Amino acid sequence: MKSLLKLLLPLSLVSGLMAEVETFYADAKVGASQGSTVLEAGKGYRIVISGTWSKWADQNVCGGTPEDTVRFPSEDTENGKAYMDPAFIFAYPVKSSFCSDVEHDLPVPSSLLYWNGTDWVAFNPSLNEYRNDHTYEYIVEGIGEALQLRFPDNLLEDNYGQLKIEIFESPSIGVSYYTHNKVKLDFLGVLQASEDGEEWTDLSPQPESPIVISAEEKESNTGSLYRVRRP
Ligand SMILES: [Ca+2]
Repeated sequence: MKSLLKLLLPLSLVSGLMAEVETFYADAKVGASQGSTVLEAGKGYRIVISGTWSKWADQNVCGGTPEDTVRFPSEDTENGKAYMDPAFIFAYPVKSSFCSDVEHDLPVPSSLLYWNGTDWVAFNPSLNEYRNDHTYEYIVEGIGEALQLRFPDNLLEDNYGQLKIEIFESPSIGVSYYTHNKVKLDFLGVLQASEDGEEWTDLSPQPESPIVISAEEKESNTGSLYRVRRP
């Protein structure tokens, strides 16, 4: 396992792997948000979405532990505590439908919606595990349109928070994540299972000391198994 963490790649190669297409922010108060760059049909892209938001007006907490503020506040509106991120609900207030006698096992998956050219479909991270840093990787194939995303909510007026959406060219569409020997590896980090497979430990390098991760050097030419922790 340790060997997964020690290979450092030349910075030029990393830049090549992470060629940025564009970055934009999606506001939870807005129905659909879209980028300004057409993603070429059939070409692979890696999307990194980070941040926190709420689909409820801020109130007293009913379950879970919200964060005091959303990471990227909405403009020109009152913001509040963070209850959700791009892929999970990790807390909920008293006026949400979640607040009942039934205890919810948090975090609860709650994916964004993605326009695939025909329908709005659930947009799930390549490695669909809750992350404390609220940053997730997605792999998509371009459809000849700019990326379009929607928040999973119908009543938009009481929402707040923005998500940061970064789009990169992907060197290897088709491998969304790598699993082997109880190890899960994606663009953002490494998780390892316990002996019984019940618990996952985050072995990712920390944000303050980013390094590049690779499964094996000999597989470097494929590009498919490179996974990089963002600085
Ligand atoms: Ca709402």
